[in-house]
Amino acid sequence: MQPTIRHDWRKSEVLHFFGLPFNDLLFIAHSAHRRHFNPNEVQMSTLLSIKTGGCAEDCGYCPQSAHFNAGVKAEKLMGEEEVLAEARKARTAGASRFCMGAAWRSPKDRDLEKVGHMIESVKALGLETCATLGMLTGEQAQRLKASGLDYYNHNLDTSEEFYGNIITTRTYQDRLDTLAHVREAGMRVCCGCIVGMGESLDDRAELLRTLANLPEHPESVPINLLVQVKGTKLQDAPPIDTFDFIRTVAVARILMPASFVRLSAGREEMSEETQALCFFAGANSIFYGEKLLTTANPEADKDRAMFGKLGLHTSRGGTPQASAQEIAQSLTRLAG
Ligand code: SAM
Ligand code: DTB
Ligand code: SF4
Repeated sequence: MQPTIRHDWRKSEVLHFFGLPFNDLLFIAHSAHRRHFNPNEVQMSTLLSIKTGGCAEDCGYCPQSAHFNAGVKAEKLMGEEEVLAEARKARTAGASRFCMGAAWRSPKDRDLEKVGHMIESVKALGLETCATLGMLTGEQAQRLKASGLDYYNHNLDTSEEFYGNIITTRTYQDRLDTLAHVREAGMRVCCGCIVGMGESLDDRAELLRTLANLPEHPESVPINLLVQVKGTKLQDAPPIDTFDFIRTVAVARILMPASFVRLSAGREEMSEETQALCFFAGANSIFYGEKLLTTANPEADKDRAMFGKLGLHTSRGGTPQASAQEIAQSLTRLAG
């Protein structure tokens, strides 16, 4: 019998899920979801760009790269009081986690000190904290952990094979090394992808397999749909078929059944029906609030109205619904 939480997924198995009839795939994914989580609960994180633009990296999707002219002005690191004011607003609006993003290749130690103080203050508001600051050394990860940081976001974004088509200023191994430092420091990992960058189905399968075969599954798996920003290298990337996007969410849910799968960037362009299918397929987390880092996200009122229509409510944590054995039995039966 297959154990529920596996770290030995084969490419052929992942491709098998992607190739299933849509209804079968969604049924399997939803069954896995329902056994690990309350299917009507969605966790909400709010993002803040604490250091915007002027980044040395050349990530082809990113409006904050200094290699492109996407109209994003380079700014200094925000002050702690300003960050705290935004965190209070996020808490009042109903977010449970506050994510601070910086357009750095990697943080300087003196900047990390400042971010460490911000984390302590945001945590004191009763919010979970997440930061995404670029590559970290082992010591830097320890420093963030000592500040009380709950999650570190560091996306693999795509397959190792496709990575060089999107980014040339760092390697896939650099990303994996930072993820290992974060784990060694004892923080929870938020690591996911972007789809719609011109990658193949094979690349999507390989990315999800890489995530699921890490020594521990990331607790949070953001699935971003590329926001095509004018001026970036990927401004004219061929749009992905909506059903292929939903399939990616479903396969992430099946491979990492106990992780939060976040319907991340790209919701502004998505219909409510598409989002509803993503929630059915196993997405149970969103970015909440009208801005991502530099681009638009749906207005909070609009999301609240959608949640009302779908009978969804916000969660602070997942509730397993069945034993590991039941999940394994059902997955084996359904996939067989
Ligand atoms: N500089 C840090 C890094 O790269 O890890 C943190 C900030 S970076 C903006 C965080 C993530 O945002 C990227 O890994 C990527 O997944 C996502 N992202 C950036 N631009 C995007 C876009 N146009 N559409 C979708 N996701 C995007
Ligand atoms: C993640 O996976 N997506 C977020 C967050 N982690 C940092 C960022 C999305 C950025 C979208 C483009 C922008 O707003 O600049
Ligand atoms: Fe810099 Fe992060 Fe944007 Fe890449 S994704 S250019 S590292 S801010």
